[in-house]
Amino acid sequence: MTTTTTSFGAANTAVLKDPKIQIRSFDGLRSSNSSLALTRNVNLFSVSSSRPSLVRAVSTPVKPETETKRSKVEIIKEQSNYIRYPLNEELLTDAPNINESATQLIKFHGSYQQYNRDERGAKSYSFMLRTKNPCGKVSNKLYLTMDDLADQFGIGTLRLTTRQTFQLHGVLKQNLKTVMRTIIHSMASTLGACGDLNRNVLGPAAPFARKDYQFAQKTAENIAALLTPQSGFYYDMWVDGEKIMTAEPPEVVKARNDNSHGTNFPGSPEPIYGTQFLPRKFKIAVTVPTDNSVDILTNDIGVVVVTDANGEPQGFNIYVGGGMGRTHRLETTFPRLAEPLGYVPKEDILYAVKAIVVTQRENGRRDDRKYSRMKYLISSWGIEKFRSVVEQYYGKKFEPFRELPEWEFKSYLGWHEQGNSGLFCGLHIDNGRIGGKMKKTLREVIEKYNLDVQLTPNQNIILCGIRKAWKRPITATLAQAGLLQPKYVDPLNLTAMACPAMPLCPLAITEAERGIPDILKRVRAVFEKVGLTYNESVVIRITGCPNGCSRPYMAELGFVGDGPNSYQIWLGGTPSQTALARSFMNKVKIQELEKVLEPLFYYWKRKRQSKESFGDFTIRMGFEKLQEWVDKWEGVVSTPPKYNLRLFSDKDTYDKIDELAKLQNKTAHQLAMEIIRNYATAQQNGKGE
Ligand code: SRM
Ligand code: SF4
Repeated sequence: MTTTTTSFGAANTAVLKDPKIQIRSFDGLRSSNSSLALTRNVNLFSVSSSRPSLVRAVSTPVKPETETKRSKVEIIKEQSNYIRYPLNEELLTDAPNINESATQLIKFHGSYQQYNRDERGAKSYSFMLRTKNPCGKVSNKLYLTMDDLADQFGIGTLRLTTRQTFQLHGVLKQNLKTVMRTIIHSMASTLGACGDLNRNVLGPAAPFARKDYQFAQKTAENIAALLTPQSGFYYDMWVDGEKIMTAEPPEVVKARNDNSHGTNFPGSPEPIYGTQFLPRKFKIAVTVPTDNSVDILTNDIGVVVVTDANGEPQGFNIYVGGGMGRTHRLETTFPRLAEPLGYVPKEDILYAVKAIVVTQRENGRRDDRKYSRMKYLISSWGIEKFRSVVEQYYGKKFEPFRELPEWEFKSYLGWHEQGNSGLFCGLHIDNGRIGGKMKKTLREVIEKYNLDVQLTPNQNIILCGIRKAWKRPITATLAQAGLLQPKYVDPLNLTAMACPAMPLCPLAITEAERGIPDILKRVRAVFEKVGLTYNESVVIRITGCPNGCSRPYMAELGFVGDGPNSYQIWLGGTPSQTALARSFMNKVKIQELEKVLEPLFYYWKRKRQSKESFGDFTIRMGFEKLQEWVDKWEGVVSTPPKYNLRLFSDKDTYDKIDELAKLQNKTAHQLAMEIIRNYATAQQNGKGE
């Protein structure tokens, strides 16, 4: 199989099928209507919504001819006795590291071997552990456990990820078993957080007491359970075979065991995965209409709850074929948006998901891991063929995709009513990194009030189930550690994300998490220079390489590391995360960012249409025009601030602001200005407290 589709061709295929995804053409013009009613899938067959169902108008799946060439990882999986050998032996040696085969296998257990790339000389090995938390749910006990483990066995920080999980960096090999055992005994897991299988299932993180939200979360949990490995390798390795699994809902067990349409390996300890598991990682997100907190279109499968007029969940729209990863200078690799597959009644969702997973299992490429994600299968087959093969495993036809309202990005930051007399509080954490005073304070609050938490797909955290009387003391305590309410945080920071990159990610070409604070400050300075106001913002995402871990290809302004201290610049995503950005410039040196950003923001300020976002503006203008502006740019004269904060505040106040500012990686002046501007805006809008 060869894949020849370019990124732009692939993007186009995806957007054309969904009436609510923005239409982007690639000559710089965009359709004037951002919500066009386009092609719909037409269903010619009536379907029954109850299980088990008979195959109608579909035939038994035919297995493709066995591929001869297989990647190294396929052989390692095959010879591993279901992800055990040689990891079990390698863990027992005195060496600080494990061999290549074991390094591949430990991923399935939720861990990566790493070394510190800042250090010269002999490699200092350690392991990163990643938890699995469907829809980001984290019990009070697990939070406190992870907080302790980070101090006792990690590098003293916790990392919240773009897929609603924790990462714990820096665990030494000799401590791995203790750490794993502790996590498992906290009724949590790292099983399948990495490796060629279904990863953490995203779901809307807000703890709303609403039927649709709760149904979406339950569905995310059920899908996660359905696709959890069954052969016991995880518990054998870390808790000597002790069985510590929670009871599964009967519908999950039934769907997993169902083999009416040839999906399973009968008698195998891994009925869905078999010995080879999937060709590559696999990602699923579930959400409710309008709520695009999960970046739904970037997933292999996107599932959207569809309700009736009374808010009762009836079924699901399903998208397929999203993914971000690409390789520099290889146009046959590309980020891609998921596209509509169809609608299924609610009782069929696990069967439909399983059928899609099995289609990828049987047909995804296993010879070259660069092309193994399901997005390449769908790009090469086209959605019609893909749908017809999935229907064979599903045993039914998909119904037509239901119409959905516009997507919005929801952050859940700040205080909100849960709808059951409790409150929740969403906190912005820069790049999901919890450390220092912030870590100590978060722990104190979570422990003192016995709070459960939810992690968001934007590296943030939500404190759940808070009584109204606790709101004031919690707000005050958090603020002292720099955990401010969103109105006091620079809007650029609120939507920005960076991946971990250096020093531990082996694939990083340049900085991301460590570089972003300075980049955001510089963007803010450019905003001020060209006359953009404090409340204006753009979605900025940065990665240290083209793999796309912080989803930079959905950003309005994406920085993708393409050399030491240099980035590709991607433009054209939307604040609602519904359009793919496009690559604008390569190899922009970090110290030269202003040369590109100043003209872009200058003209955005002057030539945009009413309320036009930066991403929309760059697409409307066209990259040729933007390039011309950048090439001809001679700069604007800025007016330096005429005031000095020290002159306006007493020493004590200044020191406090300075301390708080340092926690947020800002100057005292910047923070003071943010607070004053926010206060003034709130007063103007009549929302002053
Ligand atoms: Fe990622 C590999 C970190 C979300 C695409 N990712 C890695 C590794 C494990 C590097 C490695 O293979 O050795 C990184 C570990 C760095 C470290 O030191 O912590 C890493 N990825 C992350 C996290 C922590 C980024 C973050 O800022 O939060 C995210 C953890 C998610 C989780 O909790 O499960 C993370 N990675 C993503 C996403 C976003 C998403 O899933 O929504 C993507 C793009 C979506 C997608 O998969 O298409 C993503 N990561 C990749 C890829 C490229 C995959 C591809 O299809 O080509 C790799 C490299 C690979 O798999 O070969 C990768
Ligand atoms: Fe590492 Fe690249 Fe992912 Fe960043 S995007 S964490 S550099 S793999």
